[in-house]
Amino acid sequence: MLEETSFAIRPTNGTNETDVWQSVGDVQKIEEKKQIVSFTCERASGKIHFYRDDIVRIMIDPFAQKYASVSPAVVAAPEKVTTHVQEVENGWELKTNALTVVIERRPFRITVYDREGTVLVRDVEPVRFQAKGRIRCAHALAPTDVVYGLGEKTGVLNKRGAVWKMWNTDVYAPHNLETDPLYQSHPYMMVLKDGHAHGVFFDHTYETTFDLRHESFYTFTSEGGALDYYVFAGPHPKDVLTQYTHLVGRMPLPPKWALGYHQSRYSYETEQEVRELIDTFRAKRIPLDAIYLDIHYMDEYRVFTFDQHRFPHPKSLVQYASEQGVRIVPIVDPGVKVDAEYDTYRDGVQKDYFCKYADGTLFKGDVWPGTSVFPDFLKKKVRKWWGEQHAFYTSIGIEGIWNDMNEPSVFNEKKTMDDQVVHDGWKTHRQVHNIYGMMMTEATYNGLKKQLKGKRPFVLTRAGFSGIHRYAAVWTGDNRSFWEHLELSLPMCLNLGLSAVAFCGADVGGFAHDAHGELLVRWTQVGAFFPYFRNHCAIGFARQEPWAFGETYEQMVKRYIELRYEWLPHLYTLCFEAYQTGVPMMRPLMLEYPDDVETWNISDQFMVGNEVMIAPVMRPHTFHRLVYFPKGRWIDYWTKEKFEGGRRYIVEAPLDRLPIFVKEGAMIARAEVKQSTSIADEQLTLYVYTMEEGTSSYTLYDDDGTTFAYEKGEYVNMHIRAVFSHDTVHFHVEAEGTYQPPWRMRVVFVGHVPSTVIVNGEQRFVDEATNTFVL
Ligand code: MIG
Repeated sequence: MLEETSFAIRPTNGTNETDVWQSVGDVQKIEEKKQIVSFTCERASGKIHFYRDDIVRIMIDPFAQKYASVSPAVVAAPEKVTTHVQEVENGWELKTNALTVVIERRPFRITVYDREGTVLVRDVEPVRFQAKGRIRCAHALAPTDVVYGLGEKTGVLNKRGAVWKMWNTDVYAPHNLETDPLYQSHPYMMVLKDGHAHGVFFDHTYETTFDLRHESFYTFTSEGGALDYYVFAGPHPKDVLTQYTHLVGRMPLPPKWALGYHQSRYSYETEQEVRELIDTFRAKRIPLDAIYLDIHYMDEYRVFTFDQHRFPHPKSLVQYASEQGVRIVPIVDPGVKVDAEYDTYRDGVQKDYFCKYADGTLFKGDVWPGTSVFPDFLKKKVRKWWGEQHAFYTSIGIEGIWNDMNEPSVFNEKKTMDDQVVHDGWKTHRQVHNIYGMMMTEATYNGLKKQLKGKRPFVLTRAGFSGIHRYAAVWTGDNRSFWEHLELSLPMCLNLGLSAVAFCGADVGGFAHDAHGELLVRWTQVGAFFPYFRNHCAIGFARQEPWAFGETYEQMVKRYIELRYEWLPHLYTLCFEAYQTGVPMMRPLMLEYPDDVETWNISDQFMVGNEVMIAPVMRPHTFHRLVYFPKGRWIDYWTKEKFEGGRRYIVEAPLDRLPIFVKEGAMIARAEVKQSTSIADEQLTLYVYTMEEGTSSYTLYDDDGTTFAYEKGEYVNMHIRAVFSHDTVHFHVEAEGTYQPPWRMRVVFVGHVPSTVIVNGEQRFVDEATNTFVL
């Protein structure tokens, strides 16, 4: 007989005691101190803390703080909230003006009600945990509830029916409906219940899983950490966004140039190529605001360097671009090449700024530069140092940076850093993986902000966590030139928007694979109305600049890039709304019409603001489509045809037409076409989609578009109210703020022109030939 070691009698997998799910047990004790209600269960402690009337935090910790949260998502401090606590049968009830939380003693269970007594969150089984740190809860869902959010996910708008994992991952291929996870983690959902919305944010940085396959409940599982979640009362979906962004912050206003058309390719490889690209845009009079430098600009992929042969004069290149109204945006990855003669590496090693294993050895991984080390962005001083490195770019006039590979992506089997790496003292990579990229982006944003001396930086990022919108715009990574991926980009970006990432977009034309003329036209039409608008294409695939597929397609692509510039005043106004309220510019129909069940699952139409609806064609050789119109009367942007809402129509959409519909009564400001946002608007036009009777209002926002003066009131909010009645329209116009805009505003009536026009009490005369007057 062969001799065996003790290994022969090893414990079998799965029966380890550490793998057993145990309940936290019943409640034994409860007390209230300074707004915080604390309770003790048999095997856990818990806390209920109202941050506001309409925001409550619930924590249940079976681990005695061994896995305390390190999340950077939350920026709001709890406010003073009047809470009524009273003992009820089998437990306690905590009540504010907007929410009621009931803690049941035996079996322990938490239920959160809204003001009307509707159940928002309810444990359907006890909270369970495993000794090694895993924790899980299960909350009730009604079969008709719809779940949105979860950040950057594939699939349709409604996230039910699948399992979603949060673990930032670089996925080059494929991006299918089943591809999950992707680059970002947003453990946040918005639930729509009979037209009323509430939100739940699980503030967990560990890998987490939402199982939404069940009829009547969902489970949330975290690979570590005490259960720590916030409930947002709603009841309108916009309220949920405002509540969530109260907690995790809102996006600052981007510089206007970030909203223009951007052109990218992996890579524009030489200075000469970039100059020629700019010249071509200008010669063809196609508007352009930014060109991206992908990894080829660097000296053997060393960040903070330029290749001496390909880009010998970066400063004059940036200067040349700037004279043409174009910004240069270089890519910066987190990997720092191991090379003793490379300053960034040497400096970081000497300062002890790179990620290490517990035993003090550096974590090394392969990325573009070959063997590389990774800054420990969890450390504040490392973030400061990394930010300072960007003076390399800002000193030559660069104002925008593109962060890629920051999941972090590493070319190994796990695709990322080893779990066992420890960050910032002693936080394992397993714990902080999902926030690594966001910390890099924070470092980048803050570094740029300091160096740009009052100018707004622009950062684009691939990886992120809840709160990422405070620092960067997000693009959805490596899609492909497939019709299916064009379609997919809508629900992906809509759910990013519902997860507070108002400034997002997908690579127009598709990153990998070969685009073709028809696809590029349709994609550019859609992209023109996405918050972030960049055409990007991978190495080795067909070029996809606007002129890549011949004259006919070029003219159509150009027309929609121009349209983007015409619509910029409106899009910028919507940015301001996102900055103030968290409500994104690109919206699912549900956000405007939560009472209309027909809107809840529409993934292929979207709203831009509250009165404009886009219904793109996203199929080959298709020149019509079915469009759902919510209640009210809608006007075709191109033909002025009217549609009564509450039903569907088939609308025609020849290749040069993106179906756009405007609500009757709407007022929308647009600009003249220009080649770059660096050119000031001399004239804006307020298009008034007249109606017979009724009132409508619009607030146009504007400021200098480049500085932070808006934070001190240097902006203009033009509040315009129109009252239509008996062939007369009364405008009430009021400007708020100290900014003096360069433009004058004329008014154009679309549809019936009223016979009498009165502005702030004074009669005005409308030019009959143009239906126009100057405000
Ligand atoms: O996979 O820098 O998503 O936009 O062009 C290669 C090269 C790494 C991935 C990004 C893509 C970028 C590419 N990068």
